[in-house]
Amino acid sequence: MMTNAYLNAVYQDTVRRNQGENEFLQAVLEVFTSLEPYVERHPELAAHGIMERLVEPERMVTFRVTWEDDGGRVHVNRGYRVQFSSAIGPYKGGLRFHPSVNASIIKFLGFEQIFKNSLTSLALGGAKGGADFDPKGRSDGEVMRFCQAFMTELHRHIGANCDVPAGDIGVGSREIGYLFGQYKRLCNNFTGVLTGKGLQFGGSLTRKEATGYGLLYFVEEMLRSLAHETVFGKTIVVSGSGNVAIYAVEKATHLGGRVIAMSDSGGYIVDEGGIRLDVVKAIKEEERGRISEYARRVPGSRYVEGCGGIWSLPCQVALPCATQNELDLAAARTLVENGVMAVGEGANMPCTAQAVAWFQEHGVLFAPAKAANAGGVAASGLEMSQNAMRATWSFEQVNEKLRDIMINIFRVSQEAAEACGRPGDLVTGANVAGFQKVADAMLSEGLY
Ligand code: NDP
Ligand code: 2IT
Repeated sequence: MMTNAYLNAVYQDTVRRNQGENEFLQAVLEVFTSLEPYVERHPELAAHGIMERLVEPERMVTFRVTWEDDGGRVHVNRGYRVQFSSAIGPYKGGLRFHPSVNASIIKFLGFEQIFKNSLTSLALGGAKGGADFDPKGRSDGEVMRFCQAFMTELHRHIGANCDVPAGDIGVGSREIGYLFGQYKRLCNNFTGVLTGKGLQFGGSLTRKEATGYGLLYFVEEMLRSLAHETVFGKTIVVSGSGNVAIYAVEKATHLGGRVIAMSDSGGYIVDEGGIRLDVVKAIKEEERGRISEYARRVPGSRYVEGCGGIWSLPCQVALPCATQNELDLAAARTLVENGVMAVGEGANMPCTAQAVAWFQEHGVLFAPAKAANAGGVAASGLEMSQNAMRATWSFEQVNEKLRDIMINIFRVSQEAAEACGRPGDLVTGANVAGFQKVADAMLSEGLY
């Protein structure tokens, strides 16, 4: 419960105006709660209606996406793009293709993206988009036709200096390629309008690895700085087995950690000897298969049905990298009982508010998503810079910049937490540090 009257009033109004949008309201409440000490000290925020403006997207489009499957049947999906904030740069954020996508999910992701992008220190506004399309089991041709139909509407709302989408759940390099091709055809313009592109047509080295690697750079810095510890030798559990999870496992292993489990929405695999990432990459990146296949291929490993049970495995570091609200209070209690010392959010809002509170109350180091998974969009920002300069940086150059950005995000978050009288509370720190720049820009730019 918030005590600040201004924040309370704006939150109540947000509830009234966005009824039933539970994920969006959850994300707003989390940000508002941690901004309380800052808002108390800055009455100009209320005077200029900053919070009312922040929770209302600058623009949101929804549109029909009509496409034909391989059997000639017509399908209709709903597409979205929410352009939440352009205060500090062009709108920027991923596209999610998943059957669960709705306005609430797109708005929660777009809202969080504002503060995450601000934390990267790059000039990036906040946006998100997607569709309730399920790519699972669809042929390449069907995915291509869907992407073309989606971009046929989206192209009129985006641009390299206006709004630059990228990937998220269900949108990887294959989908970005089809989307880019259709944009180019429609606009007759070869431009960096999407990030996460193929390396042959303007993509950046390290973008694919960036979210997972960035998460580990952040967690390593958090362990070092707040506990005089490192990832080396730790037992680690990573949920998910998509883009973020795979490269989190890769970097955790580079750093000497032992990752013993991964999952998908069907269940999880356990391999006490350490996950063999070559096998996971073959199953997930090449064959688009199920994680259960791992147990059939790797002797000594096992598969357990149901993805939620992964948090019952004893570990020192837990990295939820699948989806929102995948780690609840019951899971947090079990992890704490089993001695977890650090939790890093690779996915967006994977821990429920109750789970986060439980970790913080029990002395677990907690790296919140907006800070810890900002490496993906940071590398997207670096891709935009390369496109604008018509330059190509090496893997090491981008990786080095990514690492510097993640360490800087840790530092500014830690400093902001201290300034709020909540040392070590990186949730407060990341929200305040991300918010401050956006609010200052809004105060300078006049009413909009
Ligand atoms: P992918 O589509 O590559 O992988 C998603 C993974 O999460 C899959 O293993 C998938 O399993 C699992 N998953 C998805 N939905 C659910 C669900 N409802 N329940 C259980 N498991 C689920 O996506 P990414 O790896 O790109 O994204 C993962 C998370 O990271 C998301 O929260 C995303 O917003 C966030 N993120 C992504 C960034 C990026 O650059 N890609 C950047 C920052 C954050 P299955 O195959 O069975 O569906
Ligand atoms: O949630 C995220 O930050 C992303 N999906 C990446 C967005 C981007 O523009 O690279």
